[in-house]
Amino acid sequence: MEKRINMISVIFGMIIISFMVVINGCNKSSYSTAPPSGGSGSPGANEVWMQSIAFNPASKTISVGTTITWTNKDSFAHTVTSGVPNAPDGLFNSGNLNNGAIFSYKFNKAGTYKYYCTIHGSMMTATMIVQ
Ligand SMILES: [Cu+2]
Repeated sequence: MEKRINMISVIFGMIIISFMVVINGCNKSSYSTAPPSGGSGSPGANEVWMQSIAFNPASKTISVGTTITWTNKDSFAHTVTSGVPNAPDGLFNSGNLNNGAIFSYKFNKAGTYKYYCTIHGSMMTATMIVQ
């Protein structure tokens, strides 16, 4: 009789343990979907990534006639807007770019171009030097 009770408590214990494993597994899988889809790697030669509320690279030197492509690697929206926070100069403006969205602009004239994200303002500014 005592053996039987022991068996039952062992089986019950195993059921509880397997439940805990299942719950842990669920937590793990929900965490694994949380990070941005960008993963590893870095922007290509004529690319700027919007990542962790920053332009990467924040400063870039290119030659006249280069087309730059910005890609939003964050899970929330950004913009690529020429000018400085609260003072867009009207040269280019992507509008809201959601995760994975891209925007391209061709720099036809030499100069130093400041741009920013209208959503994050002074937290998210960058410079393109065209020579
Ligand atoms: Cu932004």
